[in-house]
Amino acid sequence: MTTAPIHIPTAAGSGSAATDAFRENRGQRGAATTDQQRIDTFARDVLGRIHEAIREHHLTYPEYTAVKKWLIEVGENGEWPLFLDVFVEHVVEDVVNSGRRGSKGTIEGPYYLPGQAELPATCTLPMRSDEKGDPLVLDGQVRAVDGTPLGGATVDIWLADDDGYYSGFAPDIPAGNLRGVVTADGEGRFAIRAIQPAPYEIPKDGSVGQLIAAAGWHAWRPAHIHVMVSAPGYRTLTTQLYFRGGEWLDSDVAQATKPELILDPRPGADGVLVSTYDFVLDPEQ
Ligand code: MBD
Ligand code: FE
Repeated sequence: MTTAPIHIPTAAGSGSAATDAFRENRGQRGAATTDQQRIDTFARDVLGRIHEAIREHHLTYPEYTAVKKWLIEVGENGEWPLFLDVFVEHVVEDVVNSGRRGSKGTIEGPYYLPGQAELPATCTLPMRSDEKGDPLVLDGQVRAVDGTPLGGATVDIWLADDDGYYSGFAPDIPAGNLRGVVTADGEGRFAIRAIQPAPYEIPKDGSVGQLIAAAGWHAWRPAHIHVMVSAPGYRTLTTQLYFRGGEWLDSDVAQATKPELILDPRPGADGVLVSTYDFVLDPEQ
């Protein structure tokens, strides 16, 4: 008798894939400062605030040891991208994008993969023939803050499937599933057919899930669609779109929802849900 292999997504599996993806694609982004003064000031401030919390809450030696053990395990499971993007990135995004006049940005998260299928303005994302989930069309226009349509802008899009899993980070999902790089038409317009994604739950079997459970928090992000919108001469917009009435909208574990980023899907002519969203880009400074 043979037993079919069971392919269950694990925290260590998605974590190590996220760590690999970060090293390959994002590790070199931007230039870290080599300004000794800035490093000194920031590192000293962060450490000082940790010291303060320890004093204020009278951390015990067993607790210090537990924290040390947990930090080691986060690395072993490859969960640093997940931990940082869920609990820290939203503040970096807020600081960096505060001056934008166009569409609101939000966090990129750990599951972006570059180099996906290049698709025309009206398209269907790569998906399985039996892909679960309600069909959904995202259409709209990319414009500059002054209203100029940005023909040929690209909408790099990625979303979780109906089980809340991302291709590239869970077993048994084909590479590139529900991912694509869409080139808008001459007027900046696009119409992308996909599915309604499910909410995302942080894996319970990993270190991040363990912390969340131990603290009595919930581990959910509301259903969302990720996009990275770019056009030459404009600041790339990394954001996410959510769904009106969606579960966890008001308690996103990653604190990455914004009222301006909520879609109001409506039934289209053929009964398929359509959501319209126009992306407005700021010029490069
Ligand atoms: C996600 O799908 C996500 O978008 C973020 C930011 C963190 C964890 C999972
Ligand atoms: Fe996501």
